[in-house]
Amino acid sequence: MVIRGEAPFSAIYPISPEGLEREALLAWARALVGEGCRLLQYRRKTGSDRERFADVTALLGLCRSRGAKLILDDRVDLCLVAGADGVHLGQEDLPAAEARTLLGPGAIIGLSTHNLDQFRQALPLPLDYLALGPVQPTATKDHPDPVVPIEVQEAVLKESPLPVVGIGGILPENAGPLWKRGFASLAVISFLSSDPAAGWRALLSERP
Ligand code: TZP
Ligand code: MG
Repeated sequence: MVIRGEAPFSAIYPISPEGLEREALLAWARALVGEGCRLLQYRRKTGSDRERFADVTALLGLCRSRGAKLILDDRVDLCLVAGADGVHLGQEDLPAAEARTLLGPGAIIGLSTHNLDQFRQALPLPLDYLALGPVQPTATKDHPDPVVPIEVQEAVLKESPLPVVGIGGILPENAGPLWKRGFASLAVISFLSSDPAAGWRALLSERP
C-alpha cells in the first residue's frame, strides 16, 4: 500500500479505450509513457481472458521497461496471475479488504465511488486512492451513474484522506476547474483515445 496522500499517479490517469488490437494498445501506452505518464489503467470489458492476459503481459513488459505502473480494471485474479501493480475496483467487484488480502500490502488498490454514501463507506477500507464520477456526462459507459454535483465533489475532496481521482467526460475545457477543485488526478478514456500524446499535452496545458 502506498503511503496515504502520496498519489502514485500523474495529474492525468489514462485508461485504455475498448477495442484496440494489441499493437494499437501498446502504441497507445507507449505514447503516454513517452509523455511522462507513470500510471496507466487497462480496461477491457469485451473479449476473452486469454486475450486480456496477453494484453496485460505485453503492457507490463512496456511499463516495466519505462518505470510506469499498470493497474487493471476490476480484475483481482488477472492482477495476481499476470503480476500487475494493482486493481481499480468498482462497486460490484470483489470487496477491497479481500482484494488487499489477495494482492498484499504492495499493491495499489483504488475504488470507484459515485455519491457521498459510497465515498463514506469507502473511508475505512484498505485503499490507496478513490475515484469519484462521473464528474461530467460521459458516453463511454453504457449505464453511467448520474453526474456527481459540484457540492458533492467538494464535500468528498474536503473529507478525503486519500487522493481522489475524477472520472467521466474529461476534456481540456473542463479539466482546469477539476484540478483546482482538488482532484489529485483525472482519469480519461475518450479524450486520449485517438491521439494520446496530443491529448495528454492538451489536457496538461490546462493544469493550473
Ligand atoms: N467510470 C465512470 S465514468 C467512466 C468510467 C469508467 C468513463 C470515463 O470515460 P470518458 O471517455 O473519459 O468519459
Ligand atoms: Mg471497473
